[in-house]
Amino acid sequence: MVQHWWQEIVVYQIYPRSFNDSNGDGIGDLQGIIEKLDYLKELGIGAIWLSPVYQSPNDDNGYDISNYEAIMDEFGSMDDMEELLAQANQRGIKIIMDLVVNHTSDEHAWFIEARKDKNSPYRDYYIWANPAADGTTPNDLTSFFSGSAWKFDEETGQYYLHFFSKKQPDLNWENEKVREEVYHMMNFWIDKGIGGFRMDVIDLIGKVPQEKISTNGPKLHDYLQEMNQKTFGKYDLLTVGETMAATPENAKLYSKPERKELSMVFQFQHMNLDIQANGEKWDLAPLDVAKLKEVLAKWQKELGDEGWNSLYWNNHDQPRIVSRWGDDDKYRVQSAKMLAILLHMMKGTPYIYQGEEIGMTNTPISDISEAADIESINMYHERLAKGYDKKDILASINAKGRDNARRPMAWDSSTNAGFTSGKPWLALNDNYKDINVELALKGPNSIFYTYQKLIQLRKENPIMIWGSFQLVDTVDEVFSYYRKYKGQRWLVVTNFSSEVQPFSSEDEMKKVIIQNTVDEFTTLENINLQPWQAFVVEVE
Ligand code: ISL
Ligand code: CA
Repeated sequence: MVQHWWQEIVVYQIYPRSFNDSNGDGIGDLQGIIEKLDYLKELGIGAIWLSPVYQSPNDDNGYDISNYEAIMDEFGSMDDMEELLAQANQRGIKIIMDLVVNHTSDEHAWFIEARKDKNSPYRDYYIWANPAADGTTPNDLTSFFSGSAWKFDEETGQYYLHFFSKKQPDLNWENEKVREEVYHMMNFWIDKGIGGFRMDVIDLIGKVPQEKISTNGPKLHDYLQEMNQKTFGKYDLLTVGETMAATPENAKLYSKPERKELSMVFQFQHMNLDIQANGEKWDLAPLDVAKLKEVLAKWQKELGDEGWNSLYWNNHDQPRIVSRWGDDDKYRVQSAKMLAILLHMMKGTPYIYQGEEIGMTNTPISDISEAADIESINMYHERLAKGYDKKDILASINAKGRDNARRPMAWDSSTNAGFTSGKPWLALNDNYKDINVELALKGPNSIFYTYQKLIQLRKENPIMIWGSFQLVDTVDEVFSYYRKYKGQRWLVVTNFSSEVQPFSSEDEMKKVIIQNTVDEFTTLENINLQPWQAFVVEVE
């Protein structure tokens, strides 16, 4: 198999609005990112995935784009963007752009034209349907942001489809002109020297709404092959599809190199484990670690030699992992390091979400007026109307709401954590005086240095990238596996709980590669793992 740069690096995701504000308006921006490139270089990452920076009315914080070839005023200008690209490339860091082409903003010129009249050349860029016979919505497809996926448009008496907010009309990928426009725009960005694309909800583009097919539509892979051929296929770029319905089986369709589609996908099966059976993400259930092992091991095995995995615990849509599956109180540092070691030692390209490298936590709200995210706000009103208890709804938002990840990055202990000299667009975490970058860099045993070491180890040890994966049979709460490469073997052992857990192996220890405790140990036989303990040892 040909080897690619995007298999060897670690990617860092930036949510620009919440990263660093350079001009005091309370909103992170491109110059703010440039200021922090040396920090990211010190961490050791090879690429930045930039959440959308394009012109947008911000109904969904940039995931509603009104012009793909212009920069959002609040974030800066195209000159700033070019400077960011140049400054990042100088430091050996590539920029991965977010490609949001399942939908546009309703303020995009195409949609403004399309909704004017049925004969507009842009009409067919979107998906329209007549009311049902009884005058209601064409069918019962629902939006991911609550309510019907159809919105009635007075002007022409038809409904348009929106799988997300009303201000995010879905593009009609069946229309060849739409595809050509998208490819043209992608080439515009490729010509600027970007390192690749993260493709928003890409498994929705093959939708067939009339048949109520949303993900995995019949032409999905044809479109991706066409896109590959007409845009990034000529270059060695990183392409990662956000695919909410991917399974280990169908993920090979995307990432098998000979199919010429994508580098890898973001799968959601592990993120969906703390949900009640048949529930939505808001219907909370505890994580079953045995299930997590089963799911992740299956992905490792299935894609092993045929495709490529992405590895992540966090992004701008997910709560903070240390609060979600670690212990953000008594064992915050220990559990955050354990989660880092467990993830980065698996086979695939690891992604770090801003703040994860210092163990940032969730911050609960006590009233809906404190929420900024459209997904949480819509769900709150929908569930209230359905008779849910306010307390339960808020508990769901506090556990799963997207604002958790979107609170401004904590840089230091000064007012507003050094994020802004103005009023932050969203309140900071209450604990920013204790959890911030300045303190992390000063403390030799901080979470930051565990991430830094994991990235360094990856640069020095091909086994971390290419080694095969094999799960080790243990008690439920212990997650352990081997990596094997050219006669070398690494054993990864982690305690996924706040209790002491037993572990035993007959392997002979050669040396410790990384660990999150200071214990010295010489044998792997009958050991007691401390809460959230994690270590990697080379064995014979
Ligand atoms: O937040 C979610 C995870 O539970 C999903 O509902 C999420 O909306 C879905 O994963 C799609 O996400 C992507 O597309 C959305 C945007 O709001 C998200 O931020 C983006 O990552 C629409 O563009
Ligand atoms: Ca700003």
